[in-house]
Amino acid sequence: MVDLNKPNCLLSYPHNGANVYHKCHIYFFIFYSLNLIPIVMKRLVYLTLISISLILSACSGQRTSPTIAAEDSTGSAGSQTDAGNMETNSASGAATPTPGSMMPTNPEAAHMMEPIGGSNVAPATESQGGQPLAYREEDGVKVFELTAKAVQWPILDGVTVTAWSYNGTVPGPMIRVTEGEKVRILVKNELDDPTTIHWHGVEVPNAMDGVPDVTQAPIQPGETFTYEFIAKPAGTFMYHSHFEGDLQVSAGLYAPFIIDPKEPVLPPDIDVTLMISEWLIRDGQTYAAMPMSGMEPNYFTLNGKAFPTTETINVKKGERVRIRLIGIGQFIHPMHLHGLPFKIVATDGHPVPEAAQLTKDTVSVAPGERYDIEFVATEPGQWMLHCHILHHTTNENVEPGGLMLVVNVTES
Ligand SMILES: [Cu+2]
Repeated sequence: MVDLNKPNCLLSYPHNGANVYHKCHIYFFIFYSLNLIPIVMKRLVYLTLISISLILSACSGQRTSPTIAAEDSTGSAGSQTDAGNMETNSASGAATPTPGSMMPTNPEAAHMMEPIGGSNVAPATESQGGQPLAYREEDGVKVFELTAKAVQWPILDGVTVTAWSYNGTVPGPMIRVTEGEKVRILVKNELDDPTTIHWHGVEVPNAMDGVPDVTQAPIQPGETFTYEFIAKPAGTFMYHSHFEGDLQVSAGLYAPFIIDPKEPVLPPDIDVTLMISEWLIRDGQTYAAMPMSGMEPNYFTLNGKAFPTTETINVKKGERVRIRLIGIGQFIHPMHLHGLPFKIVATDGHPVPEAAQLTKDTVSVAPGERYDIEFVATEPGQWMLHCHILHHTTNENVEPGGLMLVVNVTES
């Protein structure tokens, strides 16, 4: 028990008089001050260490940033594109993109941002891209011929791009064969630049994969290269340039490659392939659109055409429609179908088991992806299929345009 009559300062305060009160607090002050000395010392040491480390890290940042910037201007191609062409913040040495102010500072990167052109740009003689390519048979091999060449390609009434094409159309012609068939494709290069073709998603031998300086030498201007492989597996694929891809693919060097299954399955009534891409037109010249400041697109095309020049998909009520969506541009496009929900029946060419087929009305198609969607046209009407990034449904910022088309369902 505590005796309340004793001058215990903890318990008697303040009732036991001023002397006790003052004496106790002086003792406490001295006692706690002595105990605080090591704590304060420790904190001073910590603060000093933290300050030193902050100063050191700031100094090392100032030393390394200019080194990175210098390496970017002379180093790998990958870093040149992103850093070597942007205005740099000279105070920090860090590459900082400024919207609309791309500054080509090295020749290789500047080349990617030059207008698409060439010494021999012919007006297009065909009006529709992605059409089936004729072939000849030689000893059981289906032989196709492609010519890479520059062309003036209309994407809209009154709007023409300078494109690099296969056989003069954008997309290039569709190669369509059956699983297991042997194909030979002769590729003649009539561009001023080297090129190669990659068979995107097709299971080709490595030497036929079309990667310049890895699986083959680039096809030089005037040269012809022969690709040969067995078409497999069945599905929706594509072919495209693999030489300076961000320039040549955006310039139009792409096309569908469809492999039908060997074992027949019930085909859809309507089978449409749509290749999605973008263009940048500035001051009457065409540039390769890229997701890079100052190089963003202002036109968007389905099979090389912008709405309202895009094709109409005509369907009779009750018919089953397959649309093969192919992302060949450099931007993602959430494609939305009005009124008629669909199932995703294949991804990147490979069938989706029926139990796993999602019912959707919007599917995002990223660069390089393919989605086969199917629906039965149950409701007559004019149903829009369009990208839901709504800037992508404009032509030079004016709506409607770009990635839109009409699915026209009629009673009979
Ligand atoms: Cu889009």
